Amino acid sequence: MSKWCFISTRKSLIEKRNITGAKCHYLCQQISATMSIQTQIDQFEQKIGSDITIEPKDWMPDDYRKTLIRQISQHAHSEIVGMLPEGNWITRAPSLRRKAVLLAKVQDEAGHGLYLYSAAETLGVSRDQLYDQLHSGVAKYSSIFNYPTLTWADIGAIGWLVDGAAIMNQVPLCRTSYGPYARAMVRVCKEESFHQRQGYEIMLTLSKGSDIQRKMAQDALNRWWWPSLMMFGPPDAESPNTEKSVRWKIKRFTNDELRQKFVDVTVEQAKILGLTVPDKDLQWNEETGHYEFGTPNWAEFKNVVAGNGPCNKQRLETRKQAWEKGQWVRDAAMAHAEKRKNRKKAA
Ligand code: BYC
Repeated sequence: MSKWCFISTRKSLIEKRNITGAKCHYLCQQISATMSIQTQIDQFEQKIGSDITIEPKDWMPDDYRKTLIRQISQHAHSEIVGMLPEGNWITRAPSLRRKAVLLAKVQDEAGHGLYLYSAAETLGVSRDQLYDQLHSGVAKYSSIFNYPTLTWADIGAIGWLVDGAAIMNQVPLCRTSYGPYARAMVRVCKEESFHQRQGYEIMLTLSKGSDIQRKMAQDALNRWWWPSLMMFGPPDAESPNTEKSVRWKIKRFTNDELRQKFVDVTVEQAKILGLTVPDKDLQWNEETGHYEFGTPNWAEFKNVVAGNGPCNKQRLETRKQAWEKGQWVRDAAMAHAEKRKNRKKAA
C-alpha cells in the first residue's frame, strides 16, 4: 500500500466512520498486513507462473510447504525402505560382477534418501521428526516396496520396472517448482537411469538363457507389473492432491498421464525381451497412439498403503531395528565431531 493511499484511507476512515485515531491506526495496520500478504501471494504466483523456482527463504503458502514436506519426505522414506527388497539379494547375487553392481545400486538409493531428507529439512522440518514419522508408521512410503523379492529375476524386474517407473515420475520432478527438490532430482535421475539399465540387462540375460531362466523372468514380470503401475498413485479422479500440486507445478504431470507414458514405453521393451505383459486388455490404439490397458487392482493398492501388504510389517521392523542398532554410530560421530571442535578451539 503506498504512503498516499495510506493517508487517504486513514482520512476517510476517520471522516466517514467517525472513529478515533487509535482505532484507525489499528485498522490501517490490518489493511497493510492484508495487503502485504496479498503482495506475497502475488509474487509467489508470479514466480510459479514464470517457472522461477521457489527457494527456502522465499515466502510460500502454508499449504504449499505442507504438500512439499509430505511428498519429499514420502519420497525420501521410499528410497530408504526401497533398499530392503534388493538388499535381500546382495549375498546371493549370481556373480561377483552382479554383486558389486547391486551393492552400488543399493548404496545409491541410500544417497537419494539423504539428498531428499536434506531438501525436506530446508522447509523447516527436522530429520529426527521425519525418521520418527517413518518408524512410528505415520508416514507413507511407496507401496511397491511392500512386495517380496522371491527370485534373482525380481532384481531384474525391480531395476527395469520399478526404477523405470521412478524415472518416468522423477524426470519431470527435475523441473518441480521448489528449488532444492528440483536440484536433488537431477542427480537422482542420472543414477536411476543406470539402475534401470542394470535391471533391463538382467532381464535380457535371463530371457536369452535356459527355459528355467526365461520362466523366472516371466514370473517376475507377472508379479511386478501391476504393483509398478500402482506406483504412480491412484487414478486422477481419486487423487486428492494432484489438482493443487499440478497448479503449483510441484507435479508436472498427473498420475494417469505418467502411468500411460510408462505403459507405452515399457510394453515395447517387453517385446524385445520376448516376455508377455500380464494384461489381457492390453492393446495398441492406432487413433490415440497409445496402449489401452486394464485396471490395476485398486483395492489391493489401498490395502498395501494402509499397512497390510505382504511385507509392510517386516519392512518397518527392519528399519526400526537398523535405527536402534545404529545408535552407537551416531554417538561415535557426535563424539568425534565434539573432539575435533575442542581441538580446534584449543589450537
Ligand atoms: N504408495 O493424491 P495422490 C523409487 C498416497 S522411490 C504409497 O495422488 P500425490 C525407488 C499419497 O501419498 C519411489 N502411497 O498423492 C527407490 C496420498 O496420501 P497422503 C517413490 C501412495 O502425492 C528405491 C494418497 O495416496 N517416488 O522409485 O499427489 C529403489 C493420494 O494420492 C502411492 C516418489 O515418491 C504409492 N504408490 O501423488 C528403486 C516420487 N501413491 O499423503 C526405486 C514423488 C499415492 O495424502 N512422489 N499414495 O496421505 C510423487 O510423485 C507423488 O507423491 C505420487 C503420489 C505420484 C507418488
